[in-house]
Amino acid sequence: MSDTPIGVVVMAYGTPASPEDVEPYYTHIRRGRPPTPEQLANLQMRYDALGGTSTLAARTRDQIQRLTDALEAKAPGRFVVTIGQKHAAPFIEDGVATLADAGASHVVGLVLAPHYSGFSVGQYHERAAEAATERGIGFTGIERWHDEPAYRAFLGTAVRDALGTLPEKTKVVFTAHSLPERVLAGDPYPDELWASAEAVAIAGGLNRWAGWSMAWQSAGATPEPWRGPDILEVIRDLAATGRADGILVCPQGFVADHLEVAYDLDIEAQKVADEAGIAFARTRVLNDDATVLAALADKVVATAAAATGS
Ligand code: FEC
Repeated sequence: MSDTPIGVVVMAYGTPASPEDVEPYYTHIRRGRPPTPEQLANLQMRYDALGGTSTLAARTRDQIQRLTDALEAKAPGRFVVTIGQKHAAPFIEDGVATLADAGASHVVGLVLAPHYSGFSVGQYHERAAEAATERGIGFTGIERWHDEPAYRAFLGTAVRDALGTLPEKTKVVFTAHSLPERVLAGDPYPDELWASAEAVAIAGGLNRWAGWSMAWQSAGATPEPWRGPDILEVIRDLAATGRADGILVCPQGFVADHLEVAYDLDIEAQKVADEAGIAFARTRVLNDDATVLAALADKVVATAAAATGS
């Protein structure tokens, strides 16, 4: 085994550290174009509804701590782990630089998003690979992990637990972040989402045609078409046609309690369901679940071994 450690950059979306950081954060998401006053006010309103900031920063820290502990237990001293965020400091490039400074000979990238899209995981990996090349070290990204049995088992249990609180005739709807149709041509993201939803539904004994489906959420307010149907339309439609008395949303594409879950589902979708007169709940999300993070640590160990031959 080599004496130099293997670096692990755990990549997450990032969130504003304080209400003052919302504008620069939004500008970064918009690739340097500042939001209009209306767009900014809308985003600020959503963070205000959560108490000013999202819990994403704390959840990401907890997830990375769990993963670090699991790696240390499996291979003491072999890995050095750090955070790298897409839209807030410390950025992906900062994370890779930290690992290079710590003497890492190779970097493994793990994005805290289970399904691959070129627009999501692909972009994280491109930035990490470029930063590693600049420092003269190798990079290997883990492209997807929605197929990890531990993750699917976690979702299955979460669905079963939540169904117990809802009416008999409840439809389970698996959701993920919508993306513009333009970026989905030839992209595996929709198929991967269908595959994981189906696996969880079958394992949970949900009836294919009546018991579950898939929808999209959190689409951006831009004029171009985004992949649908949107979860809010689905809630209204299910209520209007009387095909279900309840709806359970399983946000399979998200792995922490953050804005897109705590606002878009718990506040916005809940309100739409209340107005439409249909029972509503959403399943718990991964956060720092020890079993799944230990499975991800195994994946990091295997990826490092395959990449470095040690
Ligand atoms: O809790 C928080 O503070 C941050 C929550 C957050 C997560 C997240 C995950 C994903 N996004 C994805 C795609 C897009 C695309 C756009 C876009 C825009 C925003 C805005 C906010 C925001 N996203 Fe996000 N996203 C989170 C937050 N996202 C805030 C800007 C205002 C708004 O539209 O609501 C459109 C801009 C662009 O073209 O980039 C597209 C995807 C994920 C899940 C996978 C991943 O982590 O990449 C996909 C968490």
